[in-house]
Amino acid sequence: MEFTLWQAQSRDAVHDVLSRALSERRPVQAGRGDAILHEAMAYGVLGGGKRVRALLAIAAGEAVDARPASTAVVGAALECIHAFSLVHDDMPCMDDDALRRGQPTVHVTFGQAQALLVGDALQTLGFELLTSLPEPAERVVTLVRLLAIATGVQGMAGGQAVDVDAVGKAMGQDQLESMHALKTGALIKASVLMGAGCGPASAATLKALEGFSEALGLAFQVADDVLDVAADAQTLGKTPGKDAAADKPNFVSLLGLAGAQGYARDLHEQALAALRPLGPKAGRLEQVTRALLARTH
Ligand code: GRG
Repeated sequence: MEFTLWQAQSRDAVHDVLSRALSERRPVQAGRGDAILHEAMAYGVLGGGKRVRALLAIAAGEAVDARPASTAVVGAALECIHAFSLVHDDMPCMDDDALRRGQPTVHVTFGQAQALLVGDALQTLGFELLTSLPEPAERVVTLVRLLAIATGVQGMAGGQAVDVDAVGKAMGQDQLESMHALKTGALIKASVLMGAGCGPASAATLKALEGFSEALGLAFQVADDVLDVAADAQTLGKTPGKDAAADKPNFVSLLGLAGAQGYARDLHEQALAALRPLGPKAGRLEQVTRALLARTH
């Protein structure tokens, strides 16, 4: 199947899982607080986004002949966690952003208290979705564990805590990379390993995918820093220039624009090289990697 069509079908499959999950959980009484929360959750998770984490999970699943019905659910769970992190990240106590995915942020539209709850409820929905997987219990437990570790203090939340503490402080490249390995990289890595975890992946395959996802996670963040200075708000769908304005260390301030662009390209090459032992089975992951290198938002 041609890549553009595969992407569209994969995004649709994930969207279907998410919208069905939300419609099954619609509170009975319209207009009450929980109905507002439900509406705000839908706003936060259904309204756009590139679905990179879901695409990676589905592509990794294809590399190990996993069932598409399972990797779509895993993709939806990952997108719940990702959306939760964006909703919290945009709040005034964190990055204080008014624009996300081309729309006013959740706290701007629904208020801060609801936004906090949206993040909480999307996080639990992500884990709840994993428990509905048509897979053996042992496999489900492994997937839940991978996602929990990637989300918590050893992953995204830990990285965000380092980020919050880093404002105004100097950071070397090693420190910056170890922060992003947690904040952005952990969920990217989990996306790949969870997709592969839906099938019978050998230890050698998992090791190759681990190397791939670590290089890709870093490449994704370096490219994000480049876009933050090089793109406009309309293309980006969020406010550009936030890192510099907040005096946060980033790859462009450290390496310069051309240096960061070159580093992103090198990391994408490293990611592609890590896939080679998998041969043609890794074709979709390779296509996703190339599409990420070319992204404009
Ligand atoms: C985990 C308890 C707990 C709290 C959340 C706020 C937070 C902690 C973490 C923030 C993580 C974060 C926002 C990382 C930035 C990652 C990043 C580059 C986001 C943009 O991702 P895209 O480009 O966005 O994939 P779309 O909109 O396309 O989905």
